[in-house]
Amino acid sequence: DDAGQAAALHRERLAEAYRLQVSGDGVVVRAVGPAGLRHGLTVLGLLATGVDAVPGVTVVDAPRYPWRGLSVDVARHPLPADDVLVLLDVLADLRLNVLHLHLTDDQGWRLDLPSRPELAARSGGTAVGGDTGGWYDGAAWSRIVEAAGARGIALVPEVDVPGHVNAALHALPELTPDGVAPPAYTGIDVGFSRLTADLPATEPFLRDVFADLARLTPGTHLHLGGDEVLTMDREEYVRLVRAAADAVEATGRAVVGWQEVATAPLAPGSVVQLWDEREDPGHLIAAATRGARVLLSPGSRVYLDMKYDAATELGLEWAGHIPLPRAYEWDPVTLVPGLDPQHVVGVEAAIWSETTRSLADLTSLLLPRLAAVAEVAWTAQGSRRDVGGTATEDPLGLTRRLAAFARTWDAAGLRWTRTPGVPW
Ligand code: TNX
Repeated sequence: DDAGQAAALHRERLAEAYRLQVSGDGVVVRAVGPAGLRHGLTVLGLLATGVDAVPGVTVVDAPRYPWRGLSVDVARHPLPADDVLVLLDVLADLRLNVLHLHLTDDQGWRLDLPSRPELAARSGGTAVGGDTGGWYDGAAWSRIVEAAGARGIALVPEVDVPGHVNAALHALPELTPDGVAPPAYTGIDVGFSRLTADLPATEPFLRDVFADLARLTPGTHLHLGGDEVLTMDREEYVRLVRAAADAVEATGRAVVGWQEVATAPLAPGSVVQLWDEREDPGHLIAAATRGARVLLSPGSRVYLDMKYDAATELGLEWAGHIPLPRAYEWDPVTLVPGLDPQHVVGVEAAIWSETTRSLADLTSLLLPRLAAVAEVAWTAQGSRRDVGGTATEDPLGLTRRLAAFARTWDAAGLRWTRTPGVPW
């Protein structure tokens, strides 16, 4: 119920709260548990490198939302485990606590699963544009799992069904009605591939794949995709989403799905991820009323694969351009008219890799906008300042913090974009 949800949200915020006190005697960081302590130490580290270092300062701080994430598409182009570890450090500094990995799509299958080794073996090597593929073997995945755990970041692995499955069909022809494997796909169209509900191989595939994913990945949630299935009637879509959700729930995990899954019956506590603001939010609001939690990834604000402006070399434009202020100057509470703000679990930025081929490509789009989204997720609207002001007009504003973060990105050797309006 709503009171229960409010209490749960409060507990989750408290777990991440911290108090940081700098005095003549030294520095004291207090928290009720490891998550808050970690945030306090992260902020202390930033203070110690010269940001706002004021003796006598006391910071009492807690996040607005318990889910503050980044979704990374490692399917269109692969991202080596070493580079994922670098991203985990970026997330930790921004006090983001979820890394969602989009592991499968039409163009590639990026995680070796014990029950279906053909998936990575036959569809791991491809990528958009005929570029070199790659996938995580057990050892690489363990490194990601351990690194995320050490930084207090939850991993949410996604296997996208029932659409976006050409790589799976290519590897496992029994998933197609005629039993013939389609060719590998290296373009960037969406919506054309699909599972088929009535085939004997379909349910075992779902059951085994999500069971493997749960065995390999500690955590509380598994993402089943659910987006952009353009070649299926609603009845079959709902059956397939339910079959995938059953497979997830059989592992004891909660379901996450893109907003389209709100048209299927969902267990309370499932997470519905909004992305396409062009669609009517009616199903999403109804699902929230029935107990789903809503994760906000509005394309026009936090799809960080959108270009900054017309001159940006990489990226797409379908949700518009996202200059830095657009990523910052929006309020999760008012984004979806008619959605009870209590049902919002958090904010997740996303980056899709149709046009990006390396960590440097990704970070040139992510940074600095990811820092802005992280503040939207952490800080309540009323206590934020506009991004447009200069450092002197806006002494506590985002622009100054961004300039300080840029030093940490430089120190890590990361490529980032000198957006206008910031005293870099
Ligand atoms: C929409 S977001 C998609 C992805 C694309 C992305 C590109 C979503 C659930 N589907 O398949 O990669 O746009 O911005």
